[in-house]
Formats: sequence, structure tokens, C-alpha cells
Amino acid sequence: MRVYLDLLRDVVENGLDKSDRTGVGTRSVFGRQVRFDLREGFPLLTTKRVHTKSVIHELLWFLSGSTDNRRLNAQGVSIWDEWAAEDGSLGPIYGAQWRSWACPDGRVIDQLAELVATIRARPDSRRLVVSAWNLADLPDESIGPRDNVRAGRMALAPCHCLFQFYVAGGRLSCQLYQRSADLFIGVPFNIASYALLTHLIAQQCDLEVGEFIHSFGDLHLYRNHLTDAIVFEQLAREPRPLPTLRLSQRPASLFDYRFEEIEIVGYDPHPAIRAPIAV
Ligand code: THF
Repeated sequence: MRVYLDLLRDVVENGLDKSDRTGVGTRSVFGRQVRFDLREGFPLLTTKRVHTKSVIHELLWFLSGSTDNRRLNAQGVSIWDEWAAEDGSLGPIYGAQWRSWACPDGRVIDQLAELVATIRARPDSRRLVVSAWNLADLPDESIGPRDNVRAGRMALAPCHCLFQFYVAGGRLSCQLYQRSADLFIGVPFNIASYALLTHLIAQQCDLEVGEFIHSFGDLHLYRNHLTDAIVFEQLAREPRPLPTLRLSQRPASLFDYRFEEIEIVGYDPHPAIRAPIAV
């Protein structure tokens, strides 16, 4: 995970100051790409502890098609609380777009079920693409998350907005385009989440894993993370060996994985570093 530390240094050294929707302010660069060979281990940050329980539950929640924060809370995960309406609703965010994209003609498309079916039937396809960027459902930037949810819109525009799979040599690779990336808090979560998704889909399609390629649009560090105790502490830490992923079952479909069947083995990170989240 040295590439993660390289990204931190890149943003610290080359980033320009920029204001943003949250009002916190960022130091930001535009357009970066890193790649992880999933055969070399599971790409979980070792220079601070990442809360993998939240990552796994969040991915299973997306896969279930739910956008109800109460379902996450029931698993002890509170990472979406800041954006949810009083009834737990987040509007048509990731789970809704992945599993039930609503078309103007009334059809409802399950992008992930179609993706798995297409990888199995036509692995050479160049349209193994899933998009959460549904223009009709994007929030109105002039009002807050909860007012958007009340209006039937997404609480927050998708940050990890489009991903594509690729099969060659019996290996499944995934490339994500992330339009906006909170390098300190979100990116370690996002890398782990898409690496896990790639493993699950590979297992379902009888493929080995290949690479996870992470492409960034606006890659930033929030100003309140640019402190000795947060960013600079981590830059001083030595990366450790990567853990591995163990899937104890092969369920009937991509939508039948259970938390207990997903295990990260050999994770020995440096301690967690707490940092405030920009809402
Ligand atoms: N907004 C911002 N500003 N950053 C993000 O990373 C982000 N997301 C999602 C939506 N909006 C975002 C929300 N994902 C944590 C982790 C992921 C989140 C939100 C919050 C978080 O607080 N992590 C802590 C503790 C984890 C825990 O206790 O479970 C951490 O230290 O990592 C990214 O897509």
C-alpha cells in the first residue's frame, strides 16, 4: 500500500487550495490513477486501521439494493448517519441504482445481475459497466441532503460513480472512476470495498482475480485533515504485509453473501487515526 502514501504526498505537495460544497475547504489535485494487483494480497491500508466491518456491511447493503440507513444501523454501522433523513432514507443512492435503475419507459434494470450474467456469457464484452450516475436522480446542490431525500432525490451524488470489469487470461479486473475522493477517510474504504466486490464477482463467475484500478477525478485532503496528528503521522509509518481475503462459502448468487462468510486474514495495521468527516 505504498501507492496510498504516494497519493497522500502527491496531494500535500502538488494540491491547490479549493473550496467545496461542505464548506470545509480542501487541498486538491485532478486526475490520478493507481493500481493494485489483487493476487499480491487484499489491498487494505496497513498504515492505519480501516474499520473493515463497516466496509463489508456497507457493500452487502449496496448489493442488497437497500438505501435504508436503518438496515446498516442494525448491523452496528453508522457511516451514513450524517446524510440520512429521520426515517433512515437516503434517496436513490448506490443500492437503488445498482439493483433497480428506473427507466423512463417503466422498465427497472438490475445492473449487477445483468453484469454477472454478461461476464458469464460474454467475458470479452467491452460494456461490463455499472453506473450510479443517474442524472434524473442527482441531488439539487442548492438544498441539503435531507431536503433532497424528501424530494425523492439522492441524499448525496455518487462519489464512486462508474466501474467497469475486464476479463483476460481467466482473471477479472475492475476499474473504478471516482469523481470526488476524500483521500484520508473515504479512499481506504473505497479501495477495500471494490477489491471485495471484484473477489465476489470473480468467485461467482469462476474466475481468478486480476487488478483493481482506481481512477480519480477531484482527489483531495480536507483542510482539517492536514495536521501532524492526521496526515503527517501516517506518512511516517512503515507499511506492513497485506492481509488476504477468505471466502468460506460460494453462495448461489452475488446477492446471497453473508457477513460471517467473508474473512480478512492476517491484518496487522498501525493504530486507527480518528479524523472529522465533512458532511
Ligand atoms: N463524504 C466524505 N466527506 N467523505 C467520504 O469518504 C464519504 N463517503 C461516503 C459518503 N460521503 C462521504 C460515506 N462513507 C466513514 C467512512 C466512510 C464513509 C463515511 C464515514 C468514517 O467515519 N470512517 C471512520 C470510522 C469508521 C467506522 O467507525 O465505521 C474512519 O476512521 O475511517 C465515502 O464514499
